[in-house]
Amino acid sequence: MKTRLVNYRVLLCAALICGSIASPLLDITQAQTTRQASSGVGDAPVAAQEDVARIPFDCRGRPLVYVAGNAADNFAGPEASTLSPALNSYFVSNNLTRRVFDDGGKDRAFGQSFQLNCCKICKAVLEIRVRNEDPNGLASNDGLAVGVAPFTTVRFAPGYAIWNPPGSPRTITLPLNVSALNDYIMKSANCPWWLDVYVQDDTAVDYVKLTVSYY
Ligand SMILES: [Ca+2]
Ligand SMILES: [Ca+2]
Ligand SMILES: [Ca+2]
Repeated sequence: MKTRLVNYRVLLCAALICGSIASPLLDITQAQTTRQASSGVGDAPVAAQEDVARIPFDCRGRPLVYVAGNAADNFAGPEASTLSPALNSYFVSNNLTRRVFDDGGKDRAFGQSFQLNCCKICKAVLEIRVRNEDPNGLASNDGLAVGVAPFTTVRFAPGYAIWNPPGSPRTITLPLNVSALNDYIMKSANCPWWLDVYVQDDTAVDYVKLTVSYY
């Protein structure tokens, strides 16, 4: 019963939310074939529905871009960040002092959460711009985590060492694990699905941008 419910959700999602114009199975085949030949990041299409068939694409669904923290201000904020209930609990239980976007200084952790659509994903890329706030100290051990707080069982990318190699500020582009994302999204019918981003304590964050292509 649960499997049937999930399958039904996928089909409904593909038809109503994700803009698929062929069968989901066909979309999967085409997306995988195209992705192998693609350069990966940065080539997601932005096209009118009628142009989709004529433009190279990684996924048939048009990408949705979620941006938090104002990508155009070069650390000039601050802007507020949003924490999911789980990420907020993670901050509380680990007694972490929190920073928001464009917030300089050391010894404060950063978090941002996004709500994903309840829809199967064919590609997702996270982009984050960071600045080293303790170059002669312990920024060097700072990591970036993407998953679901507390990041013990659900992760969408391996733990990422932000300052290896050094060089600040920098923009990190991180392709996310689509299989792990879909395992998470398909596991029950409950929405919304939160994706949590966590940055350790001696690194400032200008913005976080998440680009997701849904089937
Ligand atoms: Ca520190
Ligand atoms: Ca540190
Ligand atoms: Ca900013």
